[in-house]
Amino acid sequence: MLLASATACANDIPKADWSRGLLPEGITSQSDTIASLWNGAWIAALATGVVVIVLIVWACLFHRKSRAKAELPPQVRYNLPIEMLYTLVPLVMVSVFFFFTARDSRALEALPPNPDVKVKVEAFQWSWRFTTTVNGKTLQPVVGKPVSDYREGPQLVLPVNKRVEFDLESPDVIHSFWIPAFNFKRDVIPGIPETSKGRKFQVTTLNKPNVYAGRCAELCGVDHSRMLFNVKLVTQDEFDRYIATQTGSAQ
Ligand SMILES: [Cu+2]
Repeated sequence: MLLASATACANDIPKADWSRGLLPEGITSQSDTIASLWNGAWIAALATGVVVIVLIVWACLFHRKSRAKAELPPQVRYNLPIEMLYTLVPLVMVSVFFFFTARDSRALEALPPNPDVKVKVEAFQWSWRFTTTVNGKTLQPVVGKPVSDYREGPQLVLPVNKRVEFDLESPDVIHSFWIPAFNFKRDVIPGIPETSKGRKFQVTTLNKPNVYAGRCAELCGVDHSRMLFNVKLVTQDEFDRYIATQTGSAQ
């Protein structure tokens, strides 16, 4: 109750729908991959839990040691088929989880060359600096300061239906780059060399123009909660106009 009432104050909580497993509506093709992995995982875990609980209740109700009989019920030690079952069933379950997780992580961490837009994200105490490079032009960075409304934070403008690569860097402490509508966040850890793949990830934006909230998801100091920003998804035409109005340097 406290959690629900406390979070209701923030205006940047995306609408979470039961039909999407309480996740926000995704705005990248990757966010849909994550949503299916998450929903598949908890449905499978819930189903496993139900089977286990039913078996426990069944054993408690119908296989108790009765007061009248002093001897132990039949024991199943060294029963090969049952022991095989105990071993194989969990192994199969873990393998299924592992397969889907590994398959989707691979897809989410892929960094194919030549993204349409590159964004260097610098997280600092307590805001963000976004430097966008598109068609060989690097725009003047957008720098923010701590704010209490995400719409007043630094704005990252991105085109729809395009592949965007993010490169995360921090000069001070660990932050976490989180756009809830991406269904994804990644820690921004100081000291990771620029050549490291762990700093980068790519998304393909969907055709959903709007302004979306972003925040820091790692407690990083006194103004952590005001480390808000926003992502504005725009059509290609609008993006081209935006690029033209920005000063920048050709590379
Ligand atoms: Cu932070």
